Amino acid sequence: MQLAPRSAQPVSGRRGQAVHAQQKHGGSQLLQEPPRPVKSTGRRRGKALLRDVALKPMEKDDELLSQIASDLRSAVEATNMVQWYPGHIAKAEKNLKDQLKAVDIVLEVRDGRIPMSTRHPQIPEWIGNKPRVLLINRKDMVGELDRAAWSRFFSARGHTVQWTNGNMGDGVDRVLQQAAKVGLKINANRTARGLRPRPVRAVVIGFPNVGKSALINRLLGRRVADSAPKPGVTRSLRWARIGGDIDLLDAPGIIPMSFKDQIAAQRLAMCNDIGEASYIDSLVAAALLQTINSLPGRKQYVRKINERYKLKMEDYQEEEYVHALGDRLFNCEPERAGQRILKDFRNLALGNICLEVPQQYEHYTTV
Ligand SMILES: Nc1nc2c(ncn2[C@@H]2O[C@H](COP(=O)(O)OP(=O)(O)OP(=O)(O)O)[C@@H](O)[C@H]2O)c(=O)[nH]1
Ligand SMILES: [Mg+2]
Repeated sequence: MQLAPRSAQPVSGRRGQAVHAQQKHGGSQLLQEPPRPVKSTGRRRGKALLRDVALKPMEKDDELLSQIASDLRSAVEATNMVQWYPGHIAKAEKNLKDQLKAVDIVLEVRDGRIPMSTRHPQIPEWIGNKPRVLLINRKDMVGELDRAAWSRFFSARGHTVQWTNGNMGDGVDRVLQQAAKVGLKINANRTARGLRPRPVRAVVIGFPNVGKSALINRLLGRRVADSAPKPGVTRSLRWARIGGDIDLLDAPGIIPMSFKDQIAAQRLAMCNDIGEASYIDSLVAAALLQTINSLPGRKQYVRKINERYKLKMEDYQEEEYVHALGDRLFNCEPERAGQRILKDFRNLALGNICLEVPQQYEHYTTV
């Protein structure tokens, strides 16, 4: 199934939006008009777009402007979406690599809605042969069938993953058992060398906002780490030691320094896993609708979206849909419509939607 390229396609261009993008990001000199609300004319609805024949002069101008806007937007996307790399992450990455020498087991956390876009390709290399447990968090945000499909995908590649819920604590007992096993081995070695036993040392790592600190609080059974619904809450590495059998190192979210995967970057934005200053809500919302539209379970999600917004997704291209919603509910402001769609997705008002399907990653041998 060819799913990825659909969401990779740039969403169709609109003048008002490109201007807005420039404003949000302190943009370039190319378009200097003030932002205008863009009304949905209905002219480009659905497949009717394909039937447009000879263009009239005004439409040619429109087309040119639309092309400029589209080029501009690609530039904005490339420079802003992908390069969200706050200074604290670079520092954290360096400290993390130092601290990894002192840990016995690595707990790598992924976002269950995008388990592969939250894969950090350098982690296996950094940790060498230390045991790595994959925790797929936000279990409550993904349907059971998707969870089962992903578990099969990982297990076919040699990893038994643990689905967790950082808020409610599902799955943490199993993680503690796995850590305890590693601890037993270490302490057997220490005892043989005449040393006193010590707690097993575990580090919790992963992309921003995937739920690392929430999981630490659950693993330790008390609130020791700050946890909040935005990326970049934990800013430095910190050991949490409460005198039990396990010491836990909380780390800031890390993302690869040269993160060039545009699709993954968009998905991180959809899931609020990168800073919101780095993307344009209406574009990310349109990309989200496009992604949802390409999923095997799209019918039920589209039905829910249609009912919620009283607008039929089938009647619009995705970006048009965001604009139409802006026209209907937000005084012709597409950005506010984009924000609403993203908020609803993140709060599960659109359903428990996993944005990735294992078939897209069949060719991956390492996970
Ligand atoms: N629904 C749901 N929310 C979760 C889950 N785990 C964590 N959260 C919420 O997600 C938000 C982010 O959690 P954090 O623990 O701060 O995430 P983090 O990975 O430490 O984030 P950074 O420190 O910014 O890298 C918080 O509001 C948590 O309550 C989960 O399994 N399900
Ligand atoms: Mg944190």
